[in-house]
Amino acid sequence: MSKINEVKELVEAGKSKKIGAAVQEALDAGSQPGDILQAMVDSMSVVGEKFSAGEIFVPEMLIAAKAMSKGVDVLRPLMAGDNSASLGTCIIGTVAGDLHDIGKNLVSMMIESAGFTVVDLGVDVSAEKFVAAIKENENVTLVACSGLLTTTMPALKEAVATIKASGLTGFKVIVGGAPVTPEYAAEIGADGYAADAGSAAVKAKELVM
Ligand code: B1M
Repeated sequence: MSKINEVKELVEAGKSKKIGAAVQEALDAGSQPGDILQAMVDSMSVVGEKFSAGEIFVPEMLIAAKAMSKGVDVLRPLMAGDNSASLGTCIIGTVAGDLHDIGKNLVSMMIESAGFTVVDLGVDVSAEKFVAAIKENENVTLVACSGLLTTTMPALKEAVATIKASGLTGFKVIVGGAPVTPEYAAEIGADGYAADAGSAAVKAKELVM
């Protein structure tokens, strides 16, 4: 089995202890960090499909997520781009009621490598907490809100509305996450939308430059 396929299988099986070494071996065998990352993202889709089909349950999803995070830890230093440019501070978080953070963490990593200083508020972030963070941090140029559940899309809407109604200025708001569409982003008044971590970094730069 190729090293990259081994990484895929280890994520699906939630093998956190083995994943770091397997990612390193895949790199040593010549695989590109981006390809290894994509393999792990694909694994999470398989995990989601198995969950939908009732073949696995929440604990299995959770251990797969932990394995992926450990794998991403090995890739992180290699994915960092030229962040010497200073595009200001980006406040990022997953919206209230939502505990999914892998996608948000990837977006955070790519936005950081695009030249932003990232302040990550974590998961289950209320609209008020986003506003407080904008006030507390200097030179906030971007606020990035992630939502992974159809049931937390209203929380995304509330976050954008509360941030916009705060009267604070000088930044743009970008939203994303699997159930979010460009149409929904526009409808809730976000300044930008991105479908994945790579395009989030491109969009982020575009919005603030
Ligand atoms: Co959950 N979960 N989960 N889950 N989970 C999904 C999202 C689901 C699609 C699975 C399924 O049914 N097939 C489904 C949502 C269905 C829906 O709403 N339509 C679901 C469900 C139902 C649930 C629970 C309700 C299950 C339950 O309790 N019965 C529950 C909710 C908990 C809560 O949040 N309140 C729940 C719990 C969990 C775990 C905690 C066990 C775990 C998360 C652990 C963690 O994140 N630390 C988990 C996991 C792992 C998943 C799946 C399997 C994988 C998510 C993931 O990490 N994907 C997921 C199935 C799936 O996605 N196919 C599923 C990999 C990641 C790289 O992709 O997060 O999409 P993603 O991020 C992408 C893009 O979306 C985008 O860029 C990222 C990278 O390219 N993006 C942005 C994300 N944020 C962005 C922000 C941007 C721009 C782009 O700008 C700001």
